[in-house]
This record gives sequence, C-alpha cells and structure tokens, in this order.
Amino acid sequence: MARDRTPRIVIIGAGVSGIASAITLRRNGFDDFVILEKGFDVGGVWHWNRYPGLTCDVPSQLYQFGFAPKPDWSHIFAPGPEIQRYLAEVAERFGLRSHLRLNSEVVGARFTGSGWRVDTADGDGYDADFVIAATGVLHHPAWPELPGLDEFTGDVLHTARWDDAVPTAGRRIAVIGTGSTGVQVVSALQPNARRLTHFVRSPQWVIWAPMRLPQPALVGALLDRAPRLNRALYQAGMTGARLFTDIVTRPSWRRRAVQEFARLSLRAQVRDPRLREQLTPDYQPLCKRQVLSGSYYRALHARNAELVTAGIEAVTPTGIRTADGRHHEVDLIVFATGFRAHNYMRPMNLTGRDGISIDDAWAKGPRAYRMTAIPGFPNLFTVLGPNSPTGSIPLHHAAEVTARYISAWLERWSAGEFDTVEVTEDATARFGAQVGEALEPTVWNTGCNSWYFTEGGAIDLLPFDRRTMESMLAAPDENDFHLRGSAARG
Ligand code: N01
Repeated sequence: MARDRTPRIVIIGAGVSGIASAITLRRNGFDDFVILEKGFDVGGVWHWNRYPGLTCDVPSQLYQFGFAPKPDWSHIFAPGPEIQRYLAEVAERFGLRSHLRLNSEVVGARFTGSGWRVDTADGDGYDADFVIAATGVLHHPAWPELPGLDEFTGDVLHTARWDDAVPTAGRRIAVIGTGSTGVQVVSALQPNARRLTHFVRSPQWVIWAPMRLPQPALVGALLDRAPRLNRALYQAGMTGARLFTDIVTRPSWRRRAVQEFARLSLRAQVRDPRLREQLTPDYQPLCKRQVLSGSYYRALHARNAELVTAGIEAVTPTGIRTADGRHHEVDLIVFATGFRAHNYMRPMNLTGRDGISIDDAWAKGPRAYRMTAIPGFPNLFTVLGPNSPTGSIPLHHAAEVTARYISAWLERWSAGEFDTVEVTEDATARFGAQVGEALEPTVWNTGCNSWYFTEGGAIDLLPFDRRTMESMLAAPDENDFHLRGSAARG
C-alpha cells in the first residue's frame, strides 16, 4: 500500500512484549520508533529477576519468539540468565539497539489532541503519533508491610531486586512467599544455608517436573541444521499449549487428570502426615498460577530446613516472631512476595483525551478492548495489557499477534485514513462482558486467592484459546472505534 506519511512511535518497555512489538513493526515497514526502557538492559522481568534458582517453567522451545527460534537451549526449562541473553541477542540481531534508550524511565505521557508527548525521568521528551505501552505485568515488586521490619538488623532482599553482594551461604535465611519464585529460591538457597525457614501463608500445589533436565547438545545441533524440524517442534509445542489452555479454561477429565497429578506429586514426595497436611492447599490445583518443581519438597526435608505456616506477627531486630509465640532468629529475610501485577504502566502519569488520567479510567480495575485499546486514550495501544493470557497462551506469540494488529492500524494511519483512533466505550464494555462470561468455568475461578485477581475482584486473564485470540486480533473492526481527523470517514 502506498504510504502518505510515516508514524513516529514510542514503545515503552524492552521486555518480551516491547521486543516483539519493535520487531513486528519493522517487519511491517515501520522504522521510526524509539524504545524507552527503564532498566540498563533489555529483557524486562528477565533483566530485573536475578535471584538464585531462577528458571523458566515453560519449556524453552516454546518460550521464544516464533520468528527467532533458538535451537540450542541448554535445558528443557532454561535458566533465567540464558533467557535474558537470548532476548539481548534477538534485540541485537533484529537491529533494535539504535532504537533503544536504556535507563529511560517514562514518568508521563500526555495526549496532545493529535498524538503524544512522552517524558522520561531524566528530562527528555519525545513527540509521537502513537504510543505502545509494552510495560508488562511483573515489574513492580510487592513489599509486604510487616511491623518491625525497619528495626531488623540483618539483610533484606526482594527476589525481583536481588543483590549478589549480600551473602547467603552459611546464613540463617527466612524466605517469605511460596509462588513460583519462592519455591525456586528455597530450592536454590537451602543447600548452602546454615538454616532455611520457609514462611508459607497459604501453601501452593507444586507439580513435580524435571526442571533441571539438560537439553542434549545433539538436539540443539540437529535442530540448528534442520530448521523445518525446529519449526515442527515449535508447532508441536503450540499444539501442546492449546491442550493446556483447554485444561484451565474448561472443566473436563483432562483438567481432573492434571489436578490428580498435582495431588500425587505431594503424596508421593511428602510422607510425613503433619508436613503433608501443612503443605496441602485448601483450593483446587491449577487455580493459582501453577508451580512446578522437582526439588522443593526435597529441600524442605533437609535437616537445615523448616516450613513455618504460623502467621508472621512481627519482625524483630534479630528475626521473625510468629503467631504461635515462636521467635525465629535469622540473618537474612528474602521476600518472594510477588508483584503488583495490575499496575501495568502505572505509576506513570498517563493522561488521555480531555485530561482523563489512567488512574481514573481504571478506577474499577484495569480494562482494555481485546487486551490493547483503552477508551479515552487515542493512538495508544497496550501489548500484553489487561486480560492478556498470562496463564494460558505462550506470551511471545500473544505479544506478536497484538503487535501485528497495531501495525494494521498504523498502516491505515499512514495511508491518511484518520489522524486519531480511539476504541469506543461500548465495544470495550462488550468485550469485558464476553470475558466475564467466559471466565466463569475457568479453573482460576474455583475459589482461591491469586495474583490473577484485581483489587476489584476481577480475574485479569484471557479465558479464550489461541485461535480465538488470533481471530479477535486478525484485523481492526472499525465499528468499534472512533476515527477522527480530516481524512476520517464519519
Ligand atoms: O509471586 P506470587 P511469585 N505475608 O504472587 C506470599 C511468574 N514467575 O513471584 O498466597 C506472607 O505467585 C503469597 O502468599 P498468599 C509466574 O507467573 C514465573 O512467586 O497471598 N506471605 C504467595 O505465597 C508467577 O505466578 C516463573 O497467601 C505473603 C507469595 O508471597 C509470578 O511470576 C518463575 C505476603 C507471592 O506469590 C509471580 O510469582 C517465577 C505477606 N504479607 C515467577 N504477601 C517462571 O518460571 C505475599 N505473600 C516462568
């Protein structure tokens, strides 16, 4: 298509979704973009997360971009640093470095009437026709407020802000939290700790999986030489992922079978009835983001490890006091307490049409039409925004599909069909209602308290399968949008 004008685009974030967006834009011929990234390197959560034991619990051959296959992963489940290196290599290989502004935290973005003015913490400003918020979900660490924490004389770390200068070997360590992170960090720290105490407020189902299984070098070499085989493996992974989507979104014997395996994982590995009881959740397996581990229960059985399920009452200068009156002396407290997942681009000061702030627009919780467009915020799209399929569909793919959808709008803007595009309130409400209805039979809605829930009580996930997601983002439906500008119809 002939292009009358070239859009200037600001992409916020250089994690999986920012990289997918930038490369997809380039592949569609849009080159006038900058990527503003608050970290000192690319990778998003894989840049910030550096805690011992960090491993991806999605198989590596699936946890990658379809357009940038890496045949030679070291493990079936890749360690975190290898994923960060992969993302950095992809950014390099696809020519993103010259577009990147690292250490550039966006503090504000304001709709000007025809485009956006984006400001960074160091005083730089960018004018753009479009903004793509690829800020991800897992980047604001959640620090619990525990009485007495200020008086603690030992060290305190959050897993999402790990500091290698803080020693762990030979120390008495408290780990608080038992999500995917807590389970991994306990397994990694226990062998060298003097004592490891795991404080668990609500136990998680932990499905056994061989998380440390290496990928034989021969497999990497073979896949490298046979790209079609590599592609077929990726497609097989996507098909497997479809089965997982089905399991979490619809009740069936398949779901029950996986849940039974979760129960068996506990029964087979924890023989002591008291410990098993302490480790048994009061909700269905798969309801929270499922934890996988082949080492956690073994770590808890070690002589230097203890599970504490009594509530934390206070932190003292030398340890942690629990509700049963015990005092646990510790040298280091590790918070594996997760993230403020529903902040998305906040606390950025994001102001849309007629001065509406994102906090006001999202007063009842984050919402977006088809995960990407927000009423009141023209020419702004989110990638892996509200209701993205964090718990069910490979995220690299979801990000790429969304970026292709955004490219379709850029194409039309370039052809001069409109100046601003804004999703309607009606279409957003309709999408929200569809999502709400489809969430009902999902396993996430079976009575647990997980980070998937917003403060308003909604489940912030996509309850559809991959094909449905792809078709809803296949092409812009202009009936759902206001197109404005001299060239816009209607
Ligand atoms: O965080 P979480 P996470 N006192 O929110 C507890 C991804 N991830 O960092 O359940 C005591 O799951 C809280 O307890 P409760 C993955 O998507 C992926 O572990 O609220 N405890 C819970 O146990 C994952 O789901 C990989 O009662 C407190 C824990 O902290 C997501 O990141 C690896 C507390 C938080 O669990 C987040 O996982 C790692 C308090 N005041 C993570 N406050 C991969 O392998 C909170 N807790 C891809």
